[in-house]
Amino acid sequence: MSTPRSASFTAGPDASTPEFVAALQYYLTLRPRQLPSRYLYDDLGSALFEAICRLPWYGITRAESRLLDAHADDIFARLGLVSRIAELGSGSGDKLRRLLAAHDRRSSIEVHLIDISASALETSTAALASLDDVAVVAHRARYETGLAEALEERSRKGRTLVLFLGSNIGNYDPPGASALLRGIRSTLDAGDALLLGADLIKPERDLLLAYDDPLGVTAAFNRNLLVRTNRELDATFDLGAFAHRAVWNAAASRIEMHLVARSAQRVSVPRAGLEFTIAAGESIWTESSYKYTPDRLTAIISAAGFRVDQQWIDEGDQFALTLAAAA
Ligand code: AVJ
Repeated sequence: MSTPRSASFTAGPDASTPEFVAALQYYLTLRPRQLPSRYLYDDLGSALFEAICRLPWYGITRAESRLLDAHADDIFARLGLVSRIAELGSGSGDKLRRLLAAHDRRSSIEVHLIDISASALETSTAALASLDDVAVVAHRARYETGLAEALEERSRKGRTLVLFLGSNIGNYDPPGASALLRGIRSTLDAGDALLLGADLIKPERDLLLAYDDPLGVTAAFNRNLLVRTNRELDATFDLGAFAHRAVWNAAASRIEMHLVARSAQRVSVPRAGLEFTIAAGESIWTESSYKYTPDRLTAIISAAGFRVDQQWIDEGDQFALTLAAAA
């Protein structure tokens, strides 16, 4: 018997919405100037990110997939009956598919995909729709809103598992990461679970190759933020005038991506009412990817109201998968 498969798309943030305009007005006038990394994922940005995941220098996706393949059985054995999974930043849906391969679907399971990218949601919904006894609901939204929607109904039987994979947590600064984990915990009942995938601190040369790859795909991913701003808000960023730069900030334990102006330039973003000059050498800070130690992960997860159950480490690529139960 197979459950009817459903997919419902909720209205989400579009680049041309007031939310994007307000974000540009705020972040582009900060010093240093910034652009929030969540806007990297328009259709082209999502495709470029999928390409990054296949680069030999970017080990996160492969390391996590290896861990999921190796331990999915153990994960479900530890959790017992899981009747609902919600994934924050589900992307292509490939990891969820790997995990579901180990779920014994004697009873049907409800899967909620939460992503800001419409094209990612289309891909992931299609990837999961072919599985029997899996009902898929897509939420085009930011994490907090999407999760609140997904877990609105208390699950009657079985646990809820929240997936926060791919080191997506790396985009949050430490207070933001802790707040998000507490927010996740508050949507759960005791006994529900969190599976968190996070990248670990590793040698600087490996980190720099992962975020400034020799093929230039990460540079394209970064510059696409200007491409979409030009397209959607009639901005005048001169793409060739910005260099991609990745730096390891050891003190803050994060990789930073920047777009550095090669020469002074005047930029206008008419639909956001912005006009400013960027000095030669000045940068727009577009992303932070925080890196962790296994102990630090255990500490922040525990502090958010979870009990860490198990941590699996990929030694080759230095990546950690942590399973925790809502305490
Ligand atoms: C999707 C946020 C985990 O930070 O590694 C990849 C995005 N940025 N290359 C990361 C990204 C540059 C990625 N996350």
